Amino acid sequence: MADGTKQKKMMLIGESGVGKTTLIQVLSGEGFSSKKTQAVEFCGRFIDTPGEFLENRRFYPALITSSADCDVVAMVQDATRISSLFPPQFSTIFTRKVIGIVTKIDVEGCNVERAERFLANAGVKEIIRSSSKTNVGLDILQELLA
Ligand SMILES: Nc1nc2c(ncn2[C@@H]2O[C@H](COP(=O)(O)OP(=O)(O)OP(=O)(O)O)[C@@H](O)[C@H]2O)c(=O)[nH]1
Ligand SMILES: [Mg+2]
Repeated sequence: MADGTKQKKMMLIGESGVGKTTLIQVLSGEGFSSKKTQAVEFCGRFIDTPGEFLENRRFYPALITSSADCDVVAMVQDATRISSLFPPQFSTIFTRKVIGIVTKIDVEGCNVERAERFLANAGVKEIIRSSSKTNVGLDILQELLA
């Protein structure tokens, strides 16, 4: 930032295809290039993680280790999905502030309340609704990291 203030760093975790990389790209003001995230990637004030890291328990230690470098862990749930892979109280394995982000709320037939229930079951207290397509919730996320 111009005044030299240190911005907070956020790590995003969630199943493959929920929109983690897209969200990072729109928040960073970059154009979106569609490609699967293959490894933990450091992109400015964001840490992007592959969906596989949530989908396979043997990667949990890697998620915990990576979270040490961030201020906020964002658990990302897609509003169009009828299920969630976040285990109950998953948020408690992190020693950082944890928030929930519900993505794709622009999609017709999505169910935001269902997504919020999944996140609440996973121990998330603060939830932000977002769409990388219609730019909903992006201002709130920017504010959180300021
Ligand atoms: N309609 C809609 N589509 C979205 C939104 N966010 C992401 N997508 C689409 O969802 C697909 C997957 O997005 P990614 O950002 O690559 O998902 P990811 O969570 O990074 O997936 P992995 O890297 O495999 O873990 C892409 O086709 C995006 O265009 C959104 O807010 N609304
Ligand atoms: Mg990705």
